[in-house]
Amino acid sequence: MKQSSGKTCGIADKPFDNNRRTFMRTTALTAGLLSAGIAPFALAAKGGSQTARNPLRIPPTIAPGGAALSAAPARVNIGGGKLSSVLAYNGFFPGPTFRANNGDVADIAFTNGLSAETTIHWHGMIVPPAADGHPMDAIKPGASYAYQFPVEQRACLNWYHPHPHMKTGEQVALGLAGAFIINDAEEAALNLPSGLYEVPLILRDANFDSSGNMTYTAKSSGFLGKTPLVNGTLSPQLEVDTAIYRFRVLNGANARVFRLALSNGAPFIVIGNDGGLLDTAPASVAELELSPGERLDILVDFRNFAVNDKVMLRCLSAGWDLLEFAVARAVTVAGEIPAGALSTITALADPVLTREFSFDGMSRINGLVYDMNRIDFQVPLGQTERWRFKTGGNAPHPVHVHGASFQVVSRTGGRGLVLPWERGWKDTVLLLDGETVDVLIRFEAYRGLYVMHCHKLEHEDMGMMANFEVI
Ligand SMILES: [Cu+2]
Repeated sequence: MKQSSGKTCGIADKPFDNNRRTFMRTTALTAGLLSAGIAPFALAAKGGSQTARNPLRIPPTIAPGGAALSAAPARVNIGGGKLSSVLAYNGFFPGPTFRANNGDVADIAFTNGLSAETTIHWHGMIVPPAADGHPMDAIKPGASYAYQFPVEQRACLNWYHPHPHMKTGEQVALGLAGAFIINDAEEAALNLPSGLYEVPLILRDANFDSSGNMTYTAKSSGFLGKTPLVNGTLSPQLEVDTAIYRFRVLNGANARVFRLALSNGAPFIVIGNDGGLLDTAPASVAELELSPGERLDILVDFRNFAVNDKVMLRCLSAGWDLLEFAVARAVTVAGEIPAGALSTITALADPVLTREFSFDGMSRINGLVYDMNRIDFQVPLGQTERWRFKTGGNAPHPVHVHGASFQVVSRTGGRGLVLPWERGWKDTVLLLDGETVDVLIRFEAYRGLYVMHCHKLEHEDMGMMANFEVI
């Protein structure tokens, strides 16, 4: 096992320092709320407009070459004024954001500090089977494992989370997840907003006990928490400049589908998704649907706002206020929203066969519950195939494939169309009741064992998953 030091901008050994200011500020706010007879958790659960808001936490950035990563219980301040018990990577909730360039090599020394087995799956990353976090490769409590893989794919937002057999839902719900951003030259040429103007937003929901500690109860229809969190922050606020912002959005919830909109009706400008930049011009949309595991790359233009204006990122389906943008500074920043096609993507074509996958009930694919030791099908390396996902009910089923990205070519039934943010490359696609979704896929990188599964994590844990072997 390679020994290496964590590179978390020099603060890995003090994981709670970045929360100190938040803690002091919210402690004072909490005192005021309590004197008014209103508990902060109850107030936040309503997502009410008068909720005291906490500064949005931004996870530290870490380079994947020679990194050290641990999973362990931690006590973190989520902004409610007291510490919550969670599971955390390197003490952070969410975990540190890996940032790599296409061509880098990841060498991540992982130590399991949990009381249960775990693995790490690098969701969206094209990695060898030995680094993919397959449930067969469980890492025992106290043991270590070196995740090593070349970063050989286009710019995009991916993420990492546990993938142990039947325990993924619990470990993710209790806090284990982080972002993994890849940059490349095609993206850099667009001069997209960067630095303080590029902000990861990890959306999820959570439940807390009366002491404010995170709790998890598996439910076959999917875990739905009562409280929204963005970047592990309760009732968050982000102070923004009068500039264009790039938000890298991940749905890190176990089961909840977010329907996103801005409170002022302003559009999101979609530039990318799971697999990176779209091959179209930016798409302006008022509402976006994002299911567990999916990502969005969006621009929001605050240039015409005045200082002290406020805009809320909302979830229309839950009726939640997710994140308040508070315009704090008038600035003039160079840069425009790109006008033309954002990238070039070669369309997959001429599939040699069609495989059909029926997501049945809450625990089966094509009638079978997952068996870790059964290989359900084999796929030749380099062969273009059509995979058809359908369901008899119990959706939403966000379908996720390991080992390759795919292109969504059609959706019939249900919503009946491919949405603007589903173009280009995807690795997770939402299947609602009555829908049939066709994708084209070609495994090009590695032979070996991978899985496909429903990314509603309770369905995955109950067996809605299949092993396949790239041969
Ligand atoms: Cu499902």
